[in-house]
Amino acid sequence: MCRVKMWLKVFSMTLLALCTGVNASNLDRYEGYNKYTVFHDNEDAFNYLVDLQTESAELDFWLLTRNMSVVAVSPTEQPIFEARLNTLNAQYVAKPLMEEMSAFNETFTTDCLGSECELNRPRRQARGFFSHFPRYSEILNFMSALAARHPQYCRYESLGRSFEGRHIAALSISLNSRVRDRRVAYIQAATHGREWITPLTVLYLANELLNNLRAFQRVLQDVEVFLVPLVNPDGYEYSFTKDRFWRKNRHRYPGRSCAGVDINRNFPNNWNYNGASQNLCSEVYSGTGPTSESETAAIARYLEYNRNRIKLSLDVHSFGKFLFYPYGYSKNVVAPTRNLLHSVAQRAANQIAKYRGTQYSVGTSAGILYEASGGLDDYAYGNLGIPMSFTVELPGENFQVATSDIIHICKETFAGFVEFIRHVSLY
Ligand code: 0X9
Ligand code: ZN
Repeated sequence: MCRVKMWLKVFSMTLLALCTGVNASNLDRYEGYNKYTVFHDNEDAFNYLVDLQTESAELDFWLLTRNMSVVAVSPTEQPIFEARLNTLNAQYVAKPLMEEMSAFNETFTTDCLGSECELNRPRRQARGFFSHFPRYSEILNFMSALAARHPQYCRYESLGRSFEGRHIAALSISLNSRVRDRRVAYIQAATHGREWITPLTVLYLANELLNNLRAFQRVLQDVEVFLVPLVNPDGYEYSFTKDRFWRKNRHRYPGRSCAGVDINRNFPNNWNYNGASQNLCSEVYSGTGPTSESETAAIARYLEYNRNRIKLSLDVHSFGKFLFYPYGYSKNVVAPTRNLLHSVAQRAANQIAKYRGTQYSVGTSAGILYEASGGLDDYAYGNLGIPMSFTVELPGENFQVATSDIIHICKETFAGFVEFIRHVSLY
């Protein structure tokens, strides 16, 4: 009896890990952690949190906006953190992180266990890829299979390799690859390892475009869509196997216990100026210099080589439901084409809302969130002159999205992507 129970437990844990990617080992280190949702309508509290984000290696900011933040805090830091919030008059709600994550386990257990699970299987396969969080190799297989199925319209390539040697894989989609100077719509995702929903939205875009080429003939006329769904494959894999909330790449330095560079602080625009840190243990460590990381260098090489053709750059992150345009490094600097950027992003937000009413906020990340330099958006716009450059923060309360919600996020985001791409041919 006992053995049966044990077997059932192992079986259900394996299923859980397969379907949600949440497993004991990638959450181990979060025992006793709290997730704090902090409400701060005063400038002092906001500035305190901004300083903590760059200076403290102990706190992990999941979201930091002008009036609300979400922070993961270790048990030892909790008393100090709470005392400081109290003196700053900031309200907060604390919830054990494990409890937060177990909500997702439940989604799965009730969704698919026992006989129901078996019954669901064929349907799951038919619904396919967009009902779970795929690993690196599964993503690459999906991409190469798409290219193999549509050889005339889709090319699968590698832009280079990550620190640990994984491919930074890309898909180029176009109707007429013989036209050499097609305008390019560039879209990338998963710069931050833990943002699991992001590559799925980009792969969904690839899949939809290729399966409905005729319907998108006008949008794709003379436009090449270039997709890099997994900019940070090492960080992404590490968030499955070791640490669910890993953000940076996996650069290791001899003799140092901390690892990783924040790729979105490593681009050569005002590098390490604001919202970035030179402390290797920080979540926003900017690296030893601009483009010091192989992942950043691979992206920058592609963008620089194609800079005259690229009219749109989209960097997909999670979470918060925001559409950001440059500049993100300083709230005192206004992009010369700010009105155009704002109206294109607003149109995309309106298209997204049509699916199920999801409301995005549009603005600069320096205005809505915090000032942070070395991001792809500022580099694409400011250094390369790419006229439309945006960062998308997808919906979520957390980096874990319920598996049943994946398809809806993919569908609504798809409407926004198409709207952005539509503007490429207007340039
Ligand atoms: O801080 C970031 O890198 C992005 N937010 S996230 O929570 N996904 O980490 C926002 C980047 C916005 N762009 C710039 N600051 N340039
Ligand atoms: Zn991110």
